[in-house]
Amino acid sequence: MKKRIYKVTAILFWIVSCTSSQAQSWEGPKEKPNDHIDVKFGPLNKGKRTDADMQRFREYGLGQFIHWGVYAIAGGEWNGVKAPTASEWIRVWSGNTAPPNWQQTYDNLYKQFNPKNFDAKRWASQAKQMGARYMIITTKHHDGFCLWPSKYTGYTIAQTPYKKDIVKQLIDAYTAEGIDVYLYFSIIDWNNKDYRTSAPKTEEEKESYNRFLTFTRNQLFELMDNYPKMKGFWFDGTWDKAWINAYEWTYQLEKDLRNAHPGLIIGSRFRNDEHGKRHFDSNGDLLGDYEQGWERKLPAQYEWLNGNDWDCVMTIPPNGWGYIKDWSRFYTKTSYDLIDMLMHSVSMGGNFVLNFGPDGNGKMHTGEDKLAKELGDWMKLNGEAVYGATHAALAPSPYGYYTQKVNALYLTVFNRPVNNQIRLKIPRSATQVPEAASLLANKTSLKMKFVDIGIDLDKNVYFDITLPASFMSKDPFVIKIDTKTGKINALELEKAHM
Ligand code: H79
Repeated sequence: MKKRIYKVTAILFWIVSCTSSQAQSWEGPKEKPNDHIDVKFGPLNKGKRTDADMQRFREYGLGQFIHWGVYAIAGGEWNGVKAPTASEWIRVWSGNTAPPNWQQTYDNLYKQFNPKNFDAKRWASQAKQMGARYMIITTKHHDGFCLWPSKYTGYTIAQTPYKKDIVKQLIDAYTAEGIDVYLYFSIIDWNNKDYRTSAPKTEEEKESYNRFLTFTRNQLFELMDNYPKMKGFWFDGTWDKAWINAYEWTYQLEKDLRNAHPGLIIGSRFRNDEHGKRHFDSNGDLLGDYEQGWERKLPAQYEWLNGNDWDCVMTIPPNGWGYIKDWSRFYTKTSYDLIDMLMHSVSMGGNFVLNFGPDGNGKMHTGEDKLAKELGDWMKLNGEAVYGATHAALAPSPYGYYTQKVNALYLTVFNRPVNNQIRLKIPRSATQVPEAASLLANKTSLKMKFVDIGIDLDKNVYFDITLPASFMSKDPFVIKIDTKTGKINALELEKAHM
């Protein structure tokens, strides 16, 4: 009897979760509105940026996110009791599992922040080994704690026993490794009494919120002034009504930030138009330089992206970006999962950014160390298929993901066919002709031949690449196909018995 009840509940749950997931807008393409409407506070510039800074962003392929703040001291739990919130949200822990006076305890944690194992160079060298080309550091998360000595609040690293500027150390160490640094900045600030979620109504509320806006602006300029090597901002927490209503002010701020820091890169999660549309304005035009809505999710189809630049930011545990002491209670992604997500992203023209949540002493989780090493080992052999590679205009492959450069096509194989024949399906109209195939990791050349599979009126041609039966791989592997600019001439190929 008990069993049956369980079954009914499971089915109900399945129905409920299906319905709710359909309601989420990220589950499908973003439809462009039919009617063009007047938008005054839309994108500052329409169309894709072509400057060197943006081109560099496009070519990163792999990035590292770091969530670090006083929440790292807690690690997702307190006195052995696990918090039900995401680890970096632990301050809002409430209900009967929450420790007594929890918020007060949390707001005093900074007095203990003294990461004696922190070594910015060690993190930077690990990121380099992993193959990351950019890093995003949480300068300030929703709790308002600043990892840099901001002069606009007392709630900063300068007030902790550690005292030293963490943002500066990270920018210097990562930049020295050739890794670009971006600054995560949450608009939400639970530590500032002028911060609010709802739109201000009374004169007093308006004055207070204006003070908050000025404070935010001051902090952003402070960050750019202090750290001129920073490449851009990764904004968060911009969904509240108060911020949405300040569209005129945020529009001007974006202009001013860009003027003050030429080349600055800002994603679509910074501001909205005057109709409250976020990420894309009311006409469906992207706000900012790249689409920043792919947080713990990936597009199923390339067409959903409308050709925009984008990044996917991903946690290793299911959710939780700050340090989580105990990983044993949930599934944590494997390097296989991460390579899959990385290649999925790059094959659709995006960057993949993997999150790390170091502990309160400044050490990465041992699980993160292991994954960084595994991913790095893979990247050393196969990075050529990632860096500077982009979407290939081919039908998705059943074997894995295509990425492309000017004279090469790469296929990262996850599903090896049982007959060891990898079939490429290339449109007759293609402007790149396959010439030769090899295994990227060890340069072994592979037999490739044109095959006429005889489908009437077919708009494609086919090439079969033979994988040697003796070749074994427990990891996904990359086939590099050298290509030559030109038109495919099926008749000629047939004659040549290629
Ligand atoms: O820093 C990590 C998270 O702590 C932070 N973003 C990543 C990078 C984050 N904050 N909140 N969230 C993630 C999820 C918030 C979701 C919601 Fe909403 C905010 C639900 C309702 C308000 C987003 C905005 C979905 C609807 C509106």
